[in-house]
Amino acid sequence: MPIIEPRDTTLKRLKGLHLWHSGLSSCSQRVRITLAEKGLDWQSHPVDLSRMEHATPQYQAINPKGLVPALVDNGVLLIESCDIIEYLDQTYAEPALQPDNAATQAEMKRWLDSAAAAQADLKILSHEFLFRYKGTMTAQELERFSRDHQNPDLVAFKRVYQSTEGFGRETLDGAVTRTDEGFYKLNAGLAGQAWLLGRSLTLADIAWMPNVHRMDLMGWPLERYAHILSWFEQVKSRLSFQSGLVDWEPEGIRNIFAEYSRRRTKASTHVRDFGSLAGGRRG
Ligand SMILES: N[C@@H](CCC(=O)N[C@@H](CS)C(=O)NCC(=O)O)C(=O)O
Repeated sequence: MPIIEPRDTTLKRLKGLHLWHSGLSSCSQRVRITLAEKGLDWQSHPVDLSRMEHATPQYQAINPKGLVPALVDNGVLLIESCDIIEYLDQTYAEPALQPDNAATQAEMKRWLDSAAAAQADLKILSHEFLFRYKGTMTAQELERFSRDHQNPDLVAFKRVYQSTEGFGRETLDGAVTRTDEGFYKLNAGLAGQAWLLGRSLTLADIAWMPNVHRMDLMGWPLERYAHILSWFEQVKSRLSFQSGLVDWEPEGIRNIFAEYSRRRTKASTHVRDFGSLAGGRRG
C-alpha cells in the first residue's frame, strides 16, 4: 500500500480524511464513490484543473506528480486512486468492498490494475472527444503551465494535445481500439453475474465505473456490450454513484458534451469514427 512521505509536512498534522480532487476527474470519482459506499466523512479540497491549480507549488508539495486525487488520512498521504480505494477498504472495515478469500482478492487486484492501466487511453479520449470543446490554451498559458508544472509526462501530453496536429489519427485509433478491447473483457467478466466478482459490489466495480461513464459521455456505443449495459444501469441507480460522481459534475456539462459530440458526428470525427468502432466493427 504505497503511502508516501509528504513534502508539505503540515499534512502530517491533519486529522480525519482529506481529499484533494476535481469534479470531472475519473480518478477522483472512484475515490469519492468508495468514500460514499463506506459512509465515511471527508473534507473536500477542490483542485480546479482548468485554472491550473495543480501546477501550483502548494499543490505539488501535496501530490509530487501534480495530479488529482491525493488523500490524507490522519497524516498518512496516498496519491494513486486505486491504491487509495484499497487503503480505504483495508483501513475502514465496514462495509467490506472486497472478497474475503485470497483467490478472488487476486482477481479483484487484476481488475484494479486493468482500470488503472486504461487511464492513459481514457485521458487521450477524454481530452480529444470531450474536453476539446473548450478550445486550446493560449500559447502564453501553455508556456506558464510548462514552466510551473513539474511533471514532464503531463507537460509533454498537454503540448501534443495543444499542438496544431493534435494527437493524430494513429494515436486516437489505438486508444479507441484498446478501450474497446478492455470493454469486451469487462463484458466477459460480467457474464452471468451482477457484479464483477459475483453477487456483491466490490472495488473492482468501483474502479471501472468512471471509465464506462466517461466513454458513455462521449457517445461510445455501449450497446456493443450487453453485460456492461445492465451492470451500468445498476451502477447508475446506486446512491454512491450519484453522490460520488454525478453531484460533482459541473452544471450543464452533459449538455455541452452532447452538443460537442453532435458537432463531431457531423464532421465524421466522432469517437465512433475511430479504431475498431469505425464501421461498427467488433474490437
Ligand atoms: N494514476 C493516477 C492518475 C492520476 C491522473 O491522471 N489524474 C488526472 C485526472 S483523472 C489529472 O490530474 N490530470 C491533470 C490534467 O489533465 O491536467 C491515479 O490513478 O490517481
